[in-house]
Amino acid sequence: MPTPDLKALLFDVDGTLADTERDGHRVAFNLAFREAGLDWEWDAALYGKLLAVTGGKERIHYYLEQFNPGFSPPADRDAFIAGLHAAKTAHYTRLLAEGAIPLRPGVARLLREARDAGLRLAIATTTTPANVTALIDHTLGHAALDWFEVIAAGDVVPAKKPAADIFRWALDRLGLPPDACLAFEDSRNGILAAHGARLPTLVTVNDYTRDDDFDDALLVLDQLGEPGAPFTVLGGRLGGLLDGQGDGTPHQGVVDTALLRALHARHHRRQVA
Ligand code: XBP
Ligand code: MG
Repeated sequence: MPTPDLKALLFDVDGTLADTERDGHRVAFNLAFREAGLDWEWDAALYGKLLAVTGGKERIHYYLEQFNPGFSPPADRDAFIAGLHAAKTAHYTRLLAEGAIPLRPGVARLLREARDAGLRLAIATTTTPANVTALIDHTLGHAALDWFEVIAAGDVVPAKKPAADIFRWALDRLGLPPDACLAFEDSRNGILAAHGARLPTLVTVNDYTRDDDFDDALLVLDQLGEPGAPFTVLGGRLGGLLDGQGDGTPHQGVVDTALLRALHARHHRRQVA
């Protein structure tokens, strides 16, 4: 079976494009709680536990069930949570507009390179669409929204990660099979979702996900790397990957399109072996 060409890259947002959780989403949740007169405070450690559940509204439900069972919500619990979440989104997008959260190292570089190389780009995330728009807008600039052919986000599918639905939705819109793509994730829930959609996946960890189980990943790195500031390999195998790529130049600890094509091709050679 011939190796399918690599055609598209699908990116998670939170934790992958930017380290948004601790200093972005968490802060915005707390501002919304305070504004609503609630004394809830999600510190960084508690927030790490709450990340077990993706989706902000789902996370508030989970918090009430598991960490604050004594709280009596108003009769319309869903509307109460939806209201809190809308306020949180307003705070979060304002924080992004203030430049609170930069992209992770190597992200802007890789997106530009991939575009120049003719790879198609998509986003598959559980976060609210307005959050994706605000992040791209305030880091890469408004025009960069057009770089992404598909932005799959939030409630567009009812079952959030670790369900595979959001990746399937994005693949469907791209009109591509998973073996023509690579996914980028940062968390266990993320890789479960990508794998459920049969997408080979590269992981860049962050402080909340460093100890997650990433056995299924093609490669686990601390970051995508920049020239002069290389990535560290935390899992998976890189050795000799670019041998036979033409000029025999070893990679410089930077995820670029040559490395992605080599990873993708090796994955498919193994699949058919
Ligand atoms: C991201 C999430 C989201 C954000 C909050 O997970 O879990 O819930 O924390 O976003 P992933 P909203 O990176 O796996 O997509 O509050 O807009 O839901
Ligand atoms: Mg993520």
